Amino acid sequence: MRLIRYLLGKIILWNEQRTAPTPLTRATEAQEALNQMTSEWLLYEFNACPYCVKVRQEVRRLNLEIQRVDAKRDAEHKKILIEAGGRYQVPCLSYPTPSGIIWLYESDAIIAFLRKQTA
Ligand SMILES: N[C@@H](CCC(=O)N[C@@H](CS)C(=O)NCC(=O)O)C(=O)O
Repeated sequence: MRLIRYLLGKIILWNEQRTAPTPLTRATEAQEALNQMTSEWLLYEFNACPYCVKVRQEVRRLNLEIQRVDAKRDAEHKKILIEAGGRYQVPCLSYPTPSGIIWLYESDAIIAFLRKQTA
């Protein structure tokens, strides 16, 4: 079972590399403004989770700089995700707002949010 999971993980990561989209290009000022906006965003993920791959591909396509956190191997961030986010599920995007940190779960919701922010 562990071997199957290991091989499946390798295939998922190989396919992620194979299908990596070309990043959008924008004017330097626009890119810098986006980089500033995302500077405190964190993407909680597992390395070989297909839902996380889906979000990572969109992050690449939109050419966003978002820090990634391995919520499986990084025990401290795993604890933060569970306690502050409310559940142990990835992907989850956390980002600060004036009224506090938002914990956005669900890959489709995260992708929709990223597209809206960059539209
Ligand atoms: N509907 C969710 C599904 C996310 C999901 O199932 N994530 C799995 C990893 S692939 C998870 O967080 N599992 C928690 C665990 O393994 O404890 C989405 O689209 O984001």
